[in-house]
Amino acid sequence: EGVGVQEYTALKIAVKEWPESAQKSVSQLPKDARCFFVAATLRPETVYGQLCCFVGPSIRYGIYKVSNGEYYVLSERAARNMSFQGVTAWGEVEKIVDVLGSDLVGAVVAPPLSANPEVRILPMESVKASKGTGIVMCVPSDSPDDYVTLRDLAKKADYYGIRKEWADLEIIPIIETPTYGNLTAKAIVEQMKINSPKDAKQLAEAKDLAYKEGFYRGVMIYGPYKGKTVEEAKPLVRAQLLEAGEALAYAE
Ligand code: A2H
Repeated sequence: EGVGVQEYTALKIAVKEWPESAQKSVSQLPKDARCFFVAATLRPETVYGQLCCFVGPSIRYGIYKVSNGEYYVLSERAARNMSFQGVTAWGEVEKIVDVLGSDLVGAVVAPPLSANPEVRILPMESVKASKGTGIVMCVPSDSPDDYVTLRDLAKKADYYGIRKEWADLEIIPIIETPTYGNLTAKAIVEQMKINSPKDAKQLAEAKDLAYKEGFYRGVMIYGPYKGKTVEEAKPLVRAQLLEAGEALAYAE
């Protein structure tokens, strides 16, 4: 947004099991393909609290083969951008599979460093194809959007075509803030009485509040950087993920 460059951490979330609805598409991949959903985040220090991972149900994704032999689930736009950022040979994009977001829902994935070793791919209507990778890690403790979406998914599981237990999960406190305690997003959503993921205007305000409070005043209460401020922990977690090959630097 604006003219600035956004420096994302693109987290590699390994696929453990494809849902039935994706079988036909992924049958085009080699049997032993190492596949990852790649989620773009501005808050890498929140990886510990992931409860699921979101795709846009009506977004078209590709599964792309990249230089190191792995396969990434990405939006077309992100694949193109990444091809100029060292992920593939300069400007080269090799799409193996075309798949609709809704067909990916239900996949079992393993996010790095999360307190939950296995989580599900779930739908989020507000994911934009025009931002990041089109894939969002869900951290309901600290992201109001994630909190409200996950709550709605649990409440209307049938409507969304998911199993209730995929979304009806205990939120893990990972960051303490002076104003909102250890579940900042939940506290802000309740205080602002936001009821639906469709309350876009209120959610934008909540997101801004949560981001500022978390970034400038938050302290880690979970993980190896427990006791450090969010400002200190953020580059440390990012560097750790990059070094381990569990994330990529992604700018747009
Ligand atoms: B953030 P900015 Cl805990 N569509 O990650 C909608 N939202 C997207 C997206 C897309 N295509 N791609 C990324 N995002 C989300 C964590 C997080 C995030 C927390 C708190 C705040 C927060 C867990 N979700 O973002 O418009 C991703 O969610 C608030 C700024 O580029 C990403 O970081 O500023 C953030 O929005 C990027 O938003």
